[in-house]
Amino acid sequence: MAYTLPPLPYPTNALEPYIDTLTMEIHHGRHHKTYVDNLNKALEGYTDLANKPIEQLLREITSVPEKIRQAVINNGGGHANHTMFWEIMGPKAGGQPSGPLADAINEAFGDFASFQAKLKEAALGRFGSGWAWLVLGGGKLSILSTPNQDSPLMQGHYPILGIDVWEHAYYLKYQNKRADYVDAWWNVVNWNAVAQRYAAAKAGK
Ligand code: MN3
Repeated sequence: MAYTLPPLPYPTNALEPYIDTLTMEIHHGRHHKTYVDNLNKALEGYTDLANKPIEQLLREITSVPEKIRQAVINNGGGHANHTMFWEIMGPKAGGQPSGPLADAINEAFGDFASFQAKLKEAALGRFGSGWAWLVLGGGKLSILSTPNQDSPLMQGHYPILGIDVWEHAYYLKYQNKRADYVDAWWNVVNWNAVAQRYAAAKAGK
């Protein structure tokens, strides 16, 4: 079965003024769609692989034939990363997490502000295109960044939250000011969705 572009869980203008409508239209409707299309193209004739959930395909990336592996890393990663990205954002969001996720963040980073500072550092420190992540691995939360569309799943980490720092994610509104985009992005983080991902990761799903 072919992979499909998931619909955005909210209208393209829902994240204004922090993320502008045109950026959302292009980012979801063209960039994410292209990853899905190119992933399906790469997997033509590999039905057993194409039937796997995208997360499983990335976790088992070393079993993907070398001939198509980089295309799956780029486009399968792009598909999984963006699917998560839309899910963990939303209108009337922001603020801080609560419950077990908040406890785990405080335990790992000291407090919420220190966590935000470390994620920002990872986001600004990523030269060129990539992502900054909060991941769960070996039962512990940590922050890392990946280049291009590389998924933390390929390194055995479960992505709890991630920010896209490709220029296509922010250039129309923020131009070269990636730091301003990262600061504004906290206003659209849907902590309920992030907490659900944390719970699923803890449960090993
Ligand atoms: Mn993107």
